Amino acid sequence: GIAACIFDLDGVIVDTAVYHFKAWKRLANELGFNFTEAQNEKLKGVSRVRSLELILGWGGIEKSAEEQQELATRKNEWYVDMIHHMTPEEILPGAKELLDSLRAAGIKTALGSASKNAGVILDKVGILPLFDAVIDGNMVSASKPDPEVFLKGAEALGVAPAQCIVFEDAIAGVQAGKAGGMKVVGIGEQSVLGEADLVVGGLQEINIQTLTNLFNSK
Ligand code: G16
Ligand code: MG
Repeated sequence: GIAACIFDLDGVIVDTAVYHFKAWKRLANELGFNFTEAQNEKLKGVSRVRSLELILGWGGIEKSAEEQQELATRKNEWYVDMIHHMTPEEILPGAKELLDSLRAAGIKTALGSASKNAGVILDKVGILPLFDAVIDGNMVSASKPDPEVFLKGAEALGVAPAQCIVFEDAIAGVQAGKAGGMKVVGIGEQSVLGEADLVVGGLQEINIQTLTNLFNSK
């Protein structure tokens, strides 16, 4: 049966995209150009360093590697200030309930996030103890759609990838889970995440029975 569930963070457990947006927008404005919500959408699941490269490209600005390092650090300091004020009310609907029921059912849980701040966020919203393993951006070298982050999650839990279900809101993340040989639940629109084995609007639509049905399909 199902041995483990591995969760993406931003867009699945919490919505940190709003804080990333504010911090990137402040940086872009300081550099003299605008940054839109539509552009922010394209950064979901994308690493900090890669996000900055994309933003500088959109602004038509070139910076040395050293300057990019400084800019990424500056953005992260603003971002970290904001996430330190996060509260349990910011957990997305159904996430806490699902994590609780997985634990009660003896199904292991891991986080598989591109964020280097994942541990702080889980701690601030009060659900860090509900994860048996946390794999974050500090522990991976290849970004999604590479399956590394999810394979490391399975390894940390001591379970086979084929016995894992991944929850993802980004296309690259859905592809990463599939590339790792896992079942994938997409959180969002069917039209966008059609490569997933199942697409739902949010974790409130998921329970142990849905997961068992999914696991036993195909
Ligand atoms: C998250 C966000 C991305 C962000 C990345 C790195 O990914 O979706 O927008 O750029 O983490 O975050 P940090 O700057 O905190 O290392 P995920 O994988 O949790 O969806
Ligand atoms: Mg995400």
